Amino acid sequence: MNLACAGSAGVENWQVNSDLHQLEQDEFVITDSRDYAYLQVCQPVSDLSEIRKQAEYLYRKALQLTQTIEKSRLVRIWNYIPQINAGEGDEECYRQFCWGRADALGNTSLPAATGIGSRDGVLRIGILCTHPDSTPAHLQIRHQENPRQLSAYNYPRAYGPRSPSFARATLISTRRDTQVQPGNPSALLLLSGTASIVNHQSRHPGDLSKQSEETAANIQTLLSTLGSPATPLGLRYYLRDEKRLSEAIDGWHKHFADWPLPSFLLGDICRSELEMEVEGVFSV
Ligand code: 3EB
Repeated sequence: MNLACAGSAGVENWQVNSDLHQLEQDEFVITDSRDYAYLQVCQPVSDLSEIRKQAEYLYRKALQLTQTIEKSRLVRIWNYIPQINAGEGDEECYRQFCWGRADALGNTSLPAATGIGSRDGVLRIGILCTHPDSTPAHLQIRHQENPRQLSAYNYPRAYGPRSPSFARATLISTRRDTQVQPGNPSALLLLSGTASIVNHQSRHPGDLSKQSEETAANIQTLLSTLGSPATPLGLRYYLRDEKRLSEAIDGWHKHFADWPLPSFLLGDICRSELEMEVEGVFSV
C-alpha cells in the first residue's frame, strides 16, 4: 500500500450551511461563506534560505486578506513545509519558517495548527477564519492549551529563534440552530498536530509505539480539560517512514483502541526525532 503525501493530498474538506463564493487574490484562493472563510496558498520554495521571508510575506498577506473579507479571527491553520528538517540548528527549514511566521503574526490570537513536511517542494498554507470576536453572536471561538505540554509559543530558545505560533486546540461553540455537523453537539474541537512531546521535550526518539502511547496520553489530557466527553469525527495520522505503516496501525489499535482508524498520510514531523503526529476534529 502506498501512502499519500501530506500537503499534496491533505486537502481540507469542510461543509458549511450557507452559499460559497470563491475568489482569487494575490497568491491566495479564498473560499468565503457567511461565517467562515478558507484561504489557501501554494508556493514552490526554490531557495530554502528564503523560507523565512516567504513565510513572513505569505502570513502578512493572509492577515491582510482576512481583514479585507472581515474574517480576521483565525480558527485553524495547516502548514505543509518542504524539507522541514533540512539545515542545521537555527538554519533548519522549520525554525526559519517559524521565525517568519512569528514576525508576521505578532500578537495575533493564535489558533490550532498543523506543521508538517511536504515532499513536493511546495509550501502550502491553509487558513480557516471567521468574524472577529463576538460577531456573530452564535459563534464562539476559544483556544485551548494542554496541561501536559508547554504551550508551543512558550518553547525555550533551544528550539529556535522564534517559538512555533499555534495553540494546542481551538474550540468552536455554536448555537443549536446553526450547527454544521450532525447530531447537534454543542461544540467542535479542532485539535492541533499532537506528537510525543511532554512539557517541551521530545519523548521516545525513534520508538513509534511509545510515541503513539505518549501522543494518546497528550490528546486524552487535552480532551479531559473540556469537561464533557469528546467524540472523534475525523482523525489524521502523519507518519514519517512509510515502511512503518503496519507498525503505526498496530500502535493505533493498542493506544487509541476506542477510536476509529485515522487517515494515514506520509509527512515529516517538525522535530527529526519524532516519527508520528495525530490531529483531529471532535464533537464535544
Ligand atoms: C509540537 O507540538 C509538534 O508549527 O504549526 C504541531 C502542530 C507542531 C503545529 C506548527 C508544529 C505546528 O511542537 C509540532
